[in-house]
Amino acid sequence: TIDDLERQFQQIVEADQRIEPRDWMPDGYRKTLIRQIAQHAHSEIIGMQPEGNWLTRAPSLRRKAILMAKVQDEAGHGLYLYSATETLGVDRAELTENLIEGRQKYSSIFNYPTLSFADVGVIGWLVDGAAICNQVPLCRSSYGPYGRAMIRVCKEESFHQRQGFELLMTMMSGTQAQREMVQESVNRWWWPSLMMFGPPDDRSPNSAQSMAWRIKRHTNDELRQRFVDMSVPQAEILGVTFPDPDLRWNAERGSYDFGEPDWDEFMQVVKGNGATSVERLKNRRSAHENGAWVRAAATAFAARAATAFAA
Ligand code: FAQ
Repeated sequence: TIDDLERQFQQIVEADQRIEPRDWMPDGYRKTLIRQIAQHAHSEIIGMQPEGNWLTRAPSLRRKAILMAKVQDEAGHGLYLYSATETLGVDRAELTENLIEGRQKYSSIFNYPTLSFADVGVIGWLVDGAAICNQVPLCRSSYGPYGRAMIRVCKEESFHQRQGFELLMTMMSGTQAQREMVQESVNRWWWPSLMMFGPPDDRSPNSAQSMAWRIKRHTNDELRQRFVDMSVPQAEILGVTFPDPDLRWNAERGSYDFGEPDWDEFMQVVKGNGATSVERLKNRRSAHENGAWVRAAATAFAARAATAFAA
């Protein structure tokens, strides 16, 4: 019966074993995974744009080669994640439609503009840093294909974070104007990076169920705190400050206290009213349309190859 299946499913999850594509799973579990993994995949693909904006203006061949490799990695992450979503019975073409029609979300962070080359460093340091904080626990997610995809993604994100930090270290040992450029960029990206972890726990409708299913391993606020604690000493090494007057060490908790992100701004961005929301989707839509001939040619070739093989 369904009750037996549910019980078995929950036992597998609670024993920290993996659910695989052909195993029985509750509808809600499947839906939640499709939602989260598809949003994650869309984020990786849309996330190529902010940094891609600087590819043609990288200040040296070395910086350009690093940036190109990083942006290509994000494309790869999107593809692994679309494949993981397909194991749940949805089609990648349908997911792409959902993204470009605005029916599925992608991370709020990619709706902010990249105004200077320091943003490339700060995105690597803070945005990839936040992504790692959120994604390392997802390597132990209960759904096999998602957890396994995360292992490789996290290794690549670690390289991304290091390249960002190294870029910023270089700029911070440069001219006064370069140091100011880094600080200005940190000021713009700090709060949006904290918002990447999602709404506060008491306003996070999906957390409790996702934790019970061991899709998520920690709450949004737990991971946000971990990110703040990790970032403050790194900022000190760099010689930059975060734009938060309430940020201070709390010896009792053994953690940093910090201010409240602007959750109204977050809600607006998630609703599609971010500074670059329209542009991001417009670019994604036109890339999809411009790629139509490739899909048509690949489909025609596959059909012909199948006939040739049958003959
Ligand atoms: N932006 O109930 P919760 C990257 C939505 S890293 C937009 O707490 P949940 C790497 C949420 O979907 C970025 N929407 O939801 C990179 C839900 O709406 P729904 C991608 C957000 O799922 C770096 C509603 O709010 N990483 O791409 C956001 O339990 C550099 C209520 O929220 C991932 O996706 C947000 N920030 O927890 C690439 C990680 N936060 O769907 C290029 C995997 C929440 O009910 C360059 N995902 N919402 O309509 C997760 O860990 C989770 O989905 C959370 C949200 C933690 C993001």
